[in-house]
Amino acid sequence: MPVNPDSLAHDITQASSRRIAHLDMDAFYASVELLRYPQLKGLPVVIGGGRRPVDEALQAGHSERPLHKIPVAEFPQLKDYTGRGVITTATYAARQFGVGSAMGLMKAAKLCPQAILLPVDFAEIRRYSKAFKAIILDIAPQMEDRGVDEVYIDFTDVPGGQRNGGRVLARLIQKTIFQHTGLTCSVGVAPNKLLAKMASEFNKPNGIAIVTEADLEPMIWPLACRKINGIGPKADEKLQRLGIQTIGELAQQSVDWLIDHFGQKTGAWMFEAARGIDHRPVVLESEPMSISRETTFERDLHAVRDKLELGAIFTRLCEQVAQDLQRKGYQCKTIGIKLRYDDFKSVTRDQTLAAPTGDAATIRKVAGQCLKRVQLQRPLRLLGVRTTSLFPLDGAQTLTMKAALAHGFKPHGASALIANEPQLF
Ligand code: TTP
Ligand code: MG
Ligand code: MG
Repeated sequence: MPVNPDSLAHDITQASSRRIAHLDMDAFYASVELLRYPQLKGLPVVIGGGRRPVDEALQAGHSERPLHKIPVAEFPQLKDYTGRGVITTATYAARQFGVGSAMGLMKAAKLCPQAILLPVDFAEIRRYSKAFKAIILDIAPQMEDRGVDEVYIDFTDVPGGQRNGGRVLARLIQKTIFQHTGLTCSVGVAPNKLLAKMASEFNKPNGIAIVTEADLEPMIWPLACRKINGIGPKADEKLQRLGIQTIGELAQQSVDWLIDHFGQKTGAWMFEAARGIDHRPVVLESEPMSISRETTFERDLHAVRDKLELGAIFTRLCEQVAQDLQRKGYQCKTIGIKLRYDDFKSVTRDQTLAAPTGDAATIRKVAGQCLKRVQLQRPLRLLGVRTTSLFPLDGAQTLTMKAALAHGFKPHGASALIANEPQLF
């Protein structure tokens, strides 16, 4: 069925001012390793295989040698790898040899034997993941976290978010992330999430792509159906069997035909997706309902006989909850306790304050008062402290760059520097 140009025009005008960005870090795991080993920049590097202590292996006998001074020739290469590991990611230099995510390392070694093989450092990945998201939140607060290296951002009402279709704001975010972390990313800006996700791949690495409604036919329709986020290998295989390769060909099909072959939900969704229609909102991180800590004892404890030990554990739980509150940027108005007795029965008590607090001593005092309201004859298996009625501190974002810096994020790498606050224009 040919596309009805009127219905397309209708959808386009409705969505015309919505600007949604999808940002995805470039070769993320590998790029994080290149910050540690800048001497490998531009070389084919793959991540996969073993555990972290590669640094120790490289430094054997040279304990004073800084990591960036390790000669390239000393790094492990793919050709020396034996095992069943797979690649999690590869630098763009390595991708030129045809290696990439999910490929077996032994197979990749045939394509690019000289590629350097490094393990992933998850702690470092998480640190940089938090850091780049904190930078985005400081500039554009409407952000949806989509995993370790990507987010959606609603540009619609952010200053600069409409200029040049979103390019100005995308460039600012890209530049600020690079200045603070030394990492590059790619951004797609489009009228909705579906198109933005595709667009972020168009000019990878370190690229920006702006997609408008007018680009649907020339830019989106020639692409393989698989490029639609949500059409996986199985659906794609079935589409191919039905003679449909491209998104444009998918858009030629009637909604009834698609529903006949893929069911009501998927068929109707495919019909819209092929036309670049997607009304999904950008979903912000929801505020936590409660922050709590609890511990199960190694042996049951008695309120009188084990008073000291129990008291110390109780204080520690309150301190941890206070730290969690601070780290996440909240204060609480309600403080409660949870006990589990040796017969596995549990009780809870709580108390609400006149004003919110984040102070460990106050939490300890109020939790202590709750403890006075429960039976303490039986031995205890578990003790917990829970805070609810949470209020964001200063109405602040849960994760800001300042918070990230205050909580242990120290960028390093040759190009990393702490820049001034971002300026828009
Ligand atoms: P991606 O964003 O898919 O890939 P990438 O960032 O490495 O490269 P690109 O520039 O094309 O975006 O995934 C992010 C990270 O997730 C990636 O660095 C490693 C990890 N990952 C895996 O562990 N296994 C996989 O199969 C894929 C695809 C990614
Ligand atoms: Mg990526
Ligand atoms: Mg990604």
